[in-house]
Amino acid sequence: MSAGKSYRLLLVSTPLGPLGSGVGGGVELTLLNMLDALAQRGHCIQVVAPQQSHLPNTPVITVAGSPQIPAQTQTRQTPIHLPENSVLANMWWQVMTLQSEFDLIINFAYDWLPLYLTPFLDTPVAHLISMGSLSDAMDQIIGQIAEQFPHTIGVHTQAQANTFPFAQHCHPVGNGFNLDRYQFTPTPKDYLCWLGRVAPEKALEDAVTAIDQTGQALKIMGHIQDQAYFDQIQAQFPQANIDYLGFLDTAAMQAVLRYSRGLLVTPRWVEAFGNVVIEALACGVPVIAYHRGGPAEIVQPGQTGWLVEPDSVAGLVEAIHKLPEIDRQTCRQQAEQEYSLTAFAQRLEQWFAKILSQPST
Ligand code: HBI
Repeated sequence: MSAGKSYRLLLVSTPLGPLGSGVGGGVELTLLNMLDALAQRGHCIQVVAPQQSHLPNTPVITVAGSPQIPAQTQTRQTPIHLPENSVLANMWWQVMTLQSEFDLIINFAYDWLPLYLTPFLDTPVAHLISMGSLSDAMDQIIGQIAEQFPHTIGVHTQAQANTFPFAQHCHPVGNGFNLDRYQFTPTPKDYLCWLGRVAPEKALEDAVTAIDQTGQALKIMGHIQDQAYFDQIQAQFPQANIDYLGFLDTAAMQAVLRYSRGLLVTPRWVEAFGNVVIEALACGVPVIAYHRGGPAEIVQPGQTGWLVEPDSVAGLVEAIHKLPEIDRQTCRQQAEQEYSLTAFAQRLEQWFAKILSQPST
């Protein structure tokens, strides 16, 4: 397809929960950002998502049914699971009936079924894989589709791709954000932030331990996926100055984030990307991150934040003391250069053109 061609795109959301609920984690924001990025470039987009999904200004084809179990709570050998009246299966039934109206289908689910169905569909499917390797069954089916349909496996970062045995078949697209929604703030107030799903793989306890040692204030925002885990952290650090603000929409979240001295990013797993890293940089907020996964490919040490030895709380404390060395304007500039909607749209169009230039098998 020639450059500048406009595509008819069908975006199929994660089956974890409704768009706008936060249950889908980073994938919800990624889908919104992709929608903004591509609509601005004149592409025609429709979205299929679980019932109760909401999008600011795009019609959603909503589908009823039972949600999938979050893949990251499973083991590597967990068999493929589809609940009775699966919303995932119901969404892809909808996709099958609609497919002829589109040039390309884009799958956001980290689940076996959409990958398995790819050869059965007439319209090409691009899979945006949102996490690193988690199970043998997913690795197997993604690898099989990567071989059979070249270029159709998209990832966010090379670090994420490298967790898979078929890394060389993955197409990194980064991510993109509507930076107008984030207000650059040159002068911070006296607190740090931690953002994300509150779950063991995000290692919130490390951030709380670090601020307990430095006496700093920590504001926490995000969907509590594992309440027992959160309760245990609070019980372990009764004196820590932490303030949980809930899962806020972007506008409310960035109104707090923008005044933060720094964002702590403490993934225990290989974070595929780290949307929160870009959201912080967009506000001019330096990022302290473990040298692991996507955030380690984004943060420029000494320029836009600090990279810390993974799982080292002492490293977090040391980096917190070095935050004043970072120029907050540089943080905003990196977001504008690499992670704007325009930059993302260009990477996506290149990816789609590669997929659609393949001889249809
Ligand atoms: N688990 N089964 C399943 N399906 C998903 O689409 C999924 C998930 N776990 C987490 C998740 N998506 C997103 O929150 C992350 O990819 C960001």
